[in-house]
Amino acid sequence: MTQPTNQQVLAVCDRFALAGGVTDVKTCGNGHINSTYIITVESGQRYILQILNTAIFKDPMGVMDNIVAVTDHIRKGLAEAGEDIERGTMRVVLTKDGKNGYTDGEGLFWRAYDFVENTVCRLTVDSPETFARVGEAFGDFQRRLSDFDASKLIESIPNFHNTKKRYADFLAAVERNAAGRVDSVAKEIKFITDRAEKCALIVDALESGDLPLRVTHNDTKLSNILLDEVTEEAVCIIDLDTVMPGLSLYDFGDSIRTGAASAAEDEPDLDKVHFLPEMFKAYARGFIKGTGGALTEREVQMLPDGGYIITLEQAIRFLGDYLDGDTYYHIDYPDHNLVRARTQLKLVAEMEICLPGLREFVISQL
Ligand code: GN1
Ligand code: MG
Repeated sequence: MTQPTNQQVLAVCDRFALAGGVTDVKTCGNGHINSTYIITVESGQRYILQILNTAIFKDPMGVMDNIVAVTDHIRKGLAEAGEDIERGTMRVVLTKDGKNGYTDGEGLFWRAYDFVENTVCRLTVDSPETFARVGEAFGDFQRRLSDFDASKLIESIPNFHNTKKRYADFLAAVERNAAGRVDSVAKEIKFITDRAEKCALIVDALESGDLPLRVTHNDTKLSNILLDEVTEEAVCIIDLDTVMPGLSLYDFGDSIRTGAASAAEDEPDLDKVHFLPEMFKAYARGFIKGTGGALTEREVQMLPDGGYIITLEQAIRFLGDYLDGDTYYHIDYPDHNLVRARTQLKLVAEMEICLPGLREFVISQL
């Protein structure tokens, strides 16, 4: 996709019900999928304007309907509890004709949100206290949606965390060898294929009824929660594109993947990449508390597997995209997806060693 000019962005802004004329447009963000702008209007009020990647989200209006339904539900809950409805959940800005998004002449799908002020988003976190609060917020998110009618939601990306299918797709990418990179990553491929059976763990537990289906966020990486810039309190969960029926283990797992790690997802120096069991424990405590006792015993027991499998799945996805020639994730340099995959594999290897201790820990929390 060629980036829209400033003029085009301004023309799109004019379609949305912003509170005044635009005075500033900045590109923003570390998202791997969508393109993001920060828009300022005359009053100083700011907005997030995004191009939703419709190669990935095939039904953009369906995604927006999901987000509006979920954020309305959360906002109602916040209001009833006397909590912060301004910053506590995202607010979709409608177009001037009352729609949840806008398709421009080039076919790009745009949507807008209020900017959540005085917050930061982080790629890594040092403090277990902060990470526990993040866990509590994601647990709380799940709790707030526990009475939400899941039949109102479309599945924005079918099989999103079907690790078995992710693995099959990966094997197909190895087979295609579209970018001619297979030989150069034989070691990484073997590491993954050695773990083929693990990929069935969560999917099978769901199919056998061992784990319940809930409404989950499905993309709970650390940078998808905004923290208060002063207090580091968890303020607002963002990036709701993949909110849909899912498993508590997915949400738990993706936060562990990113927050119980000593370095960013794309740290090139693997000596700096470590799994941090103490951060896992802090998050687990917060998450279990946030869900308000809603997790079943089996879910709690399997939380460590959530961290492990989601990290393995992410390695599979990054490496698969590398083999395909980087068609899915935005990259900043040619080997970016490979670097990302390697950090994930390093974490997987370290998690494997820690799993027995982590299982004991979560059971002690029951
Ligand atoms: C993508 O959009 P973003 O950057 O928050 C991806 C997630 C991955 C993540 C890896 C729709 O999330 O599933 O975990 O990159 N989102 C989609 O950083 O594929
Ligand atoms: Mg996303």
